[in-house]
Amino acid sequence: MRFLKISVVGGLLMGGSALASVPQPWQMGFQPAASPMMEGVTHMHNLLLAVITVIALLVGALMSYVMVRFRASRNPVPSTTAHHTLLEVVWTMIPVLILVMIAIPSLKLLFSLDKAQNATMTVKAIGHQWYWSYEYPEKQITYDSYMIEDKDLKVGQVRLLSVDNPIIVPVDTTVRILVTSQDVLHSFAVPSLGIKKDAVPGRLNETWLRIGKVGDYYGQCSELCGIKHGFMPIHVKAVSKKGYEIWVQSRATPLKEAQPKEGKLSPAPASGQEKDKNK
Ligand SMILES: [Cu+2]
Repeated sequence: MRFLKISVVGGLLMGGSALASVPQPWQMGFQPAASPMMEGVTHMHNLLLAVITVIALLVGALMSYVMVRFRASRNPVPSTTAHHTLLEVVWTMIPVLILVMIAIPSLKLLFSLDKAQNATMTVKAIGHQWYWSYEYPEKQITYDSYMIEDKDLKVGQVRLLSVDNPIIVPVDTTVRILVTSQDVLHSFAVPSLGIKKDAVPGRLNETWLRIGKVGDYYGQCSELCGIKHGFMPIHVKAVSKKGYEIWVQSRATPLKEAQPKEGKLSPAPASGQEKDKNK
């Protein structure tokens, strides 16, 4: 029975793992965005890339023109103009407007990344030298999460990124993540989810996620925390809501379940003894 249950849980958890957010060889850009936060970050990055490209081209073109047109051989007698009020106002105001245009979406994004709005569940991530442990306070689930060593890797697992016990979260659910540390500074970072939050001993930092697709999302500790800093990866596994419920059951009930089962195995003597006691 227990084997069956484990295989059912395993099947549900493994079943739809179509999407895996891992770095690719020769990757140039971000990993595909898997959360609203990362969509915001990607959008902001694209906006800034466009702005900076236009500025660089414009300044480059102006500089080239000035260098060619006003070179000493072609323009032996330079202009003596030192001030031009209108020109100075314009070249101050245009950068100010550009900065304001960047600041508005930037602050909006910053505030949206800060705290979860209407989170339905909480996961606490605690950094240790050198592994993560996770707590689901509402479900009373706590466990440690260690990287899988190279020699123990199985098919489908990712070197330096797969762990024995990933964070399991349901899809389409806003999850509050509380980040802290037991010993030194760590940082909880998952690129495809747009998360990078410092884990500070004695402090509770908040971030959040909401994943739309079933899949595996990998990250790493991003604060130099000691000799095995590079070997404490983060693995977030998004499963269906039903899969999540089954996982919670499998995690939360082994103790409670064991007691009635023992009773069922030997019902007659147990009830007989009770009757005797009652007499
Ligand atoms: Cu660390």
